[in-house]
Order: sequence, then structure tokens, then C-alpha cells
Amino acid sequence: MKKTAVVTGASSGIGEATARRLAAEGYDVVAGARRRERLDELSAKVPSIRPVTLDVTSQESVDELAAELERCDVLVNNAGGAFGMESVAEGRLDDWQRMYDTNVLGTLRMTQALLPRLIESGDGVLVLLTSTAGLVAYEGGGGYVAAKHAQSSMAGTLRLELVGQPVRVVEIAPGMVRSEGFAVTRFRGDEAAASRVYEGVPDPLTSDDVADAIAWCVTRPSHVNIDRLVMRPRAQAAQHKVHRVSG
Ligand code: 8X3
Repeated sequence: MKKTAVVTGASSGIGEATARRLAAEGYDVVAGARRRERLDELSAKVPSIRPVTLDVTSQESVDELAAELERCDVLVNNAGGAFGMESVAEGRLDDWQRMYDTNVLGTLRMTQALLPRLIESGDGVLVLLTSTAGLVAYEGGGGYVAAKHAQSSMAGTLRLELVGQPVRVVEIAPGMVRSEGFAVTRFRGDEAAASRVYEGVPDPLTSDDVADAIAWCVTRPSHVNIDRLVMRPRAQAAQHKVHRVSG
């Protein structure tokens, strides 16, 4: 029987790329997201991807998905994102709440709901998509930096708590990824501000690069746990050290 991978936030960007890649690796993929029509398009192109309407901020929605799953070998907690670039002093409470609810509590809801299935599989892999924002702070990072640090520490805690169980806990922490939507959402729809993030940067990472890393981690032999994989484009040596070429 084919293994099943569940990917959240699978309607675009890293989630969509991961769903496609895991399908290519031979998994039955359950692709969850709120934007159902995009998932339906994806599934029409890749039949081993099953679309499921999912809102990780809703316990009911998460429970519904868990109830109809026959098995789960891999869970990729990808849903999340950044809202706003204000300083902490100017940060909006509702943005911080939303970032916490999607990135942190979304991962918690999905993990709690599917952990029994991952254990049952006898060789489960739990993937948490964090960010380099989960490792260092930066100005304007605000609630995103806070949420990603929380998610990153959740990965560490889970690994300790699950030792002895047949589940690996893998944290993927990408730096600059030019993925559909991420920066636009962060800048509240301001496309110009969003594209300045990547201006002059030769080859930021792509969603496919991150999907490739996820696929590599989950397809290692079952005794090999990649605790944390930090990845950046060659042009980004550190959060603040980005090489840009002009015009
Ligand atoms: C996104 C990377 O540098 O914008 O997760 O925080 S960064």
C-alpha cells in the first residue's frame, strides 16, 4: 500500500511544490488548504494528489480531515505566513494573533490530530516548516519572528518527547525564498514593496528548492533523523547579509 503524506497550505508556493514533489516520489498526497479551487486544479494535473478543504486555524476543520484519513506516514506542517512589517512597538495585535494562530497553533492542531496516525504507521515523519526567522531576530520581523521561534522550539520539544516512538521530527528553516504570495501578504498586498525584497538578488531560493529538501529529509532511511535543515540562497550569507547586483 502506498504511503500517505499530508501537506498543509498546499494551494500555492512551498506547499504546492511539496505536494507535487512527494507525489512524484510515490506518495498518495492529501493536499489541504482553504483555496479549494486551486487544489482541484492541482489534483486534476496530478491524480495522486487528493484535495481537501482545510483551515488549520479551525479545530473542526482539522478534526474533519483527521477523521477521514486512513493513514498518515508524513505530515508537512507548511501552512503559515507573515502579516505586516511593523516594529514591535507599532505591531498590530490582530496580525500577531493571526500569525500565532496559523504558524504555531495550526501546527499544534495538525500535529495533535495526526500524531496517532504517524505513530501507527511505524515510520512517521513530522515536518515543520519554520524559517531562518525562527533562528534569529531582525527589525520588522515582529510577530513572524516570534511565531517562527515558537514553532522551532516546538520541533525541539516534540523530538525530545517522541524519542523511542517511530516518528522523526524534521525542521526545515529556509531563508530567502521567492515564493508566490509570501512577501505580498507580508506587505499587505503592496506588490512593489514585495518585489523590492528580492531586488537584485541573483537567484533567491524557489519553492521547488525547498520541496526538494523536504523530499530528501523524508526519504532518508528510517533511522536517519535530519533534525534541522537550514537553507539559504548563495547570495544570502546571513539574515542581514544579502548580495544584490544593480540593474
Ligand atoms: C521567510 C524568511 O528572511 O523573510 O521565512 O524571515 S525571512
